[in-house]
Amino acid sequence: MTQLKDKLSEKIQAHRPRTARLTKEFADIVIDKVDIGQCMGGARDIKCLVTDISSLDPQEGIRFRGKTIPETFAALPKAAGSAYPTVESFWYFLLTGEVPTQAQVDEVVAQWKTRQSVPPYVFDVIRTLPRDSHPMAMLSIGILALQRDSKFAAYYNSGKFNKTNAWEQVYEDASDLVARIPVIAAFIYNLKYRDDKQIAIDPKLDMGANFAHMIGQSEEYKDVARMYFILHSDHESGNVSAHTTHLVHSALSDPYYAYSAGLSGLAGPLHGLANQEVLSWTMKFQEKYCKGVEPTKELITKALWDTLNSGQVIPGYGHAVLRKTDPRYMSQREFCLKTPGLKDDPLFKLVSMIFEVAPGVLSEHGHTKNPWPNVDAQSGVIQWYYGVKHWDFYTVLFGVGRALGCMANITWDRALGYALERPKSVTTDMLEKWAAEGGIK
Ligand code: CMX
Repeated sequence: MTQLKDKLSEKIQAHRPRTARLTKEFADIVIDKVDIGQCMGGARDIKCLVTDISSLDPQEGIRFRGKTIPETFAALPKAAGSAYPTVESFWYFLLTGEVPTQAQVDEVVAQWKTRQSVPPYVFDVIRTLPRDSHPMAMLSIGILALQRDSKFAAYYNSGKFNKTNAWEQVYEDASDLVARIPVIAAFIYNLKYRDDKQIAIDPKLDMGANFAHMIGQSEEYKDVARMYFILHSDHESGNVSAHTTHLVHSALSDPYYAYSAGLSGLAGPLHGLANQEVLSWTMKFQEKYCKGVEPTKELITKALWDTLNSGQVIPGYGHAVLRKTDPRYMSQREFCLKTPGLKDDPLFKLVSMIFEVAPGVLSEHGHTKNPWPNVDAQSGVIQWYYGVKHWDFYTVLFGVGRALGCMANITWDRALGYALERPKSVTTDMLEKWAAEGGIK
């Protein structure tokens, strides 16, 4: 066993009695009620998922394993010569809740090297798709194509399946998947936008640095990749990508099936695709409203109202849980402000101007519960600045990061034996009856 798997095993043994006690002794304790609004409104806020990987407070934002974003970045060992941690050190932290030593990080980096090689048939499958397929479809198909390698599925089919040990095979698949997904993403990038000029893995580099290398990026982009993948990793369990992954895996579908489905959810414009929509909106704004003139707050206000009046949402604004500016937005904004060149970049200035105007417009519009920007409002600017200008690729970057949270979560799902997910549906007749009676009698 590796140090990480040993530590994880120790943590799982320590945690299991807590889960067992809650399930056996306290199953009847009521923690929530459900009203017709929640039943009709996307199950919003119903407390029926459990995760210890991250938690999301509407005011404070995300905490990974109890730490805020600045605390997480400060606590983890940094990549050599960098102000940012490696993705591998964050993976250790997400799985175990402990800050790794440098030696423990080095072991994960070395482990991922042994796992990151992608079988050539996966690239062949992606190559057969029409070149104008969306890169998220390519990524989801690429992950699904890896399914034949699933160690969990092989273990299930071996006839020796044992619930207590099953997490170990999920951990193996999860570790393979997080090591391989950046390689598949880089392949898609090169296939679609660099005339299929592929760049081989550099075995000396950590995950973020190697991704930068594989898409032909600059030295500085290595930190962008590390920061980006960590920030997008997890946002508790109720969001569409995390929830879908958890749901599909609850049927004991292996991690490849589960995450391919999760990626399909991430590809929705109300979820991860919003980062491409933000760039698309901003470019269209410049084209339509700023012909030969500098953007102004007045022009932005007009464009925002035109969008709202045509029945569309302002991409990158609003959130189902958050009720303040997303700390992931602020973290990326701080990166821009401290990066010479980027802080004076016209697109960054424009996005900052939208930040000054949009919350007021959305408040006046009066529909959204949260007029503040989310993670997607800022992320495309950084990619654009570094030359990653194909904005349909931005959700793929989100998907590489989100794999970390989803895979950590389902490893723990299996370790703690979380149940098959099966909510109950009702009919409109039933709801109307309960409405007339003032609730279920
Ligand atoms: N622009 C305009 N209207 C918005 C809005 C926005 N950015 N955000 C919410 N609203 C509207 C909703 O469409 C809804 O309208 P109706 O009452 O007419 O149906 C109303 O405000 C209430 O919505 P809400 O309770 O505030 O938000 P939801 O939980 O339903 O939805 C979200 C959350 C993120 C889907 C929504 O804010 C949105 O569509 N934002 C724009 C897309 C976006 O940025 N998505 C990325 C989110 C982060 C991520 O997952 O990556």
